[in-house]
Amino acid sequence: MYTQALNVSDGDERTIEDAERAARFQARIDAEERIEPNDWMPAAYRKTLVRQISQHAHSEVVGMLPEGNWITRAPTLRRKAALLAKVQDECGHGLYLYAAAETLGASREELVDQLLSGKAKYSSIFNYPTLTWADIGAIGWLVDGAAIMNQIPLCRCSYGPYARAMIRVCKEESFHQRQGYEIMLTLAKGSAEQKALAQDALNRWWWPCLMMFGPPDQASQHSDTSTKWKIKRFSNDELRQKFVDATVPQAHYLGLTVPDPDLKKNDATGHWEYGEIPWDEFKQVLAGNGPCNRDRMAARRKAHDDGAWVREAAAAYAEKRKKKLAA
Ligand code: BYC
Repeated sequence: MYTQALNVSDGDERTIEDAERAARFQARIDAEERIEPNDWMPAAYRKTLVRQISQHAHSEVVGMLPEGNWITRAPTLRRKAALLAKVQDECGHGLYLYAAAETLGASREELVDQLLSGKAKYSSIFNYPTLTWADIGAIGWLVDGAAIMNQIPLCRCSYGPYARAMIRVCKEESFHQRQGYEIMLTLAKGSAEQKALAQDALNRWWWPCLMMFGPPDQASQHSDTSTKWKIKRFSNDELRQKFVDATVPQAHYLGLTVPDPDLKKNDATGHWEYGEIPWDEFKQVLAGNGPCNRDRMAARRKAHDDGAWVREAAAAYAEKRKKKLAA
């Protein structure tokens, strides 16, 4: 809907002129200048941004499903109000991100079609079920905690609209992380049964959260170019390590055990070293075979179909307004 007319180049860098433009573009990136929608950019830069920003948008939208599942069952009015606000924030993040992708010339309809047809990915983490109330605490603490770790550097991403969207997203994610940690703290300091729920949630979410950062560096196909273009400021493994270092002491403060027998602090480096991540599971989830992939896609398709009348009404209204203004 908001897609703008852009100075889109095919980005084919075979001509001398385009090679010069590409060199000037890289010099701007190296000088930490922000790239804005109407600036010249290589087609591959545009493509990688549309891919990442749209996957990020889809993740925010699909990410409402696991938590939305608990809105009607939140244990108190205060918890319900906070959870409702959080889920609405995630929807808002999706909308900022679709709008950022639209500044690159990709239409919202096209991006949503890619999600619904299964062509576009969304974060692996949202293909896991929320079985107990403790999962809502674990998602806020761990999933939003991992998201913040990944998104803070994106506030300095070279593409202006994405970087600016991330600043607001990170502020809201910080509230989400705190509400999740507070739920975990209440459970962990509560009855033996509550503490067991908290431990069980940590056991199930720990490894999938480490997978959120993407494949190991040597298997990450986009990292080199995204780093060269300052879309990425840290590698997948570097961010994963930062997350582990920040989170292990938080688990200890809760009195919970991280489900990794190989986890140990390296006093020389100051880092927490962790065991082998179950990458086969990650591959299965990405291939559509996670515990909830089919449910998530079915829920998105149903929401899209149920919302058809809203899109039709909005389009009819826009058409009516256009005619009125023209008259
Ligand atoms: N899940 O070359 P790589 C939230 C894909 S939502 C699925 O390393 P890249 C929240 C990757 O896309 C936060 N796919 O890629 C919402 C690529 O596939 P394609 C979501 C994954 O882009 C609600 C392939 O694997 N955050 O916070 O350099 C409630 C190779 O990977 C995953 C973002 O989207 C994965 N985990 O790096 C609560 C952050 N990992 O595209 C919370 C923005 C990798 O070639 N995205 N893949 O088919 C990024 O920072 C980067 O895209 C990634 C991957 C670090 C995720």
